[in-house]
Amino acid sequence: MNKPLVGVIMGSTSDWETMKHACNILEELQVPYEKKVVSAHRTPDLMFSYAETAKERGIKVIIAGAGGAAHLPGMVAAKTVLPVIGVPVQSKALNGLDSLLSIVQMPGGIPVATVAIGKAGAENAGLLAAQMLATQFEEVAEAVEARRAAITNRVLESSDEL
Ligand code: RP5
Repeated sequence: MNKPLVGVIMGSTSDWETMKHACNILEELQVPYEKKVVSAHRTPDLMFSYAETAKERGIKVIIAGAGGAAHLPGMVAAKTVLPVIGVPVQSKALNGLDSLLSIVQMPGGIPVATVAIGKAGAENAGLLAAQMLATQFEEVAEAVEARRAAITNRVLESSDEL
């Protein structure tokens, strides 16, 4: 498992503050990934070639984050049958509601698995990608299960400390 299995793309370097949380999860779970700025509006040709070639390059899941008029996840989903997880980045103007609606309201037939706005969504995108891979890669399944157990233990211990 050395070649990237997850493609993490974002519309701008300004999305990195959010998208780094997805990458941190993938690193924690030792899932190989690649990261790249791909903009639906500023680099549309790159977006299409990325989406068209991702599967043949061995990518299994794409995480796409964008803010504002967040067309990247949906347009990438339109050009690949790989599962696409969309992360709505919290925008300045409308707090990310614009991003969320742009990503979540896909027409029937072209799904984007949309997570929450911002950091929690990016973290969950990393986890969801890992859980998809866990159906195929036992080592990823073990890492995900160990992380879940650690979360459960932390909550139980924090309750004991009350
Ligand atoms: C979107 O526009 C990006 O995903 C970003 O969230 C937003 C603003 O981009 P910048 O102007 O900060 O580059 O394409």
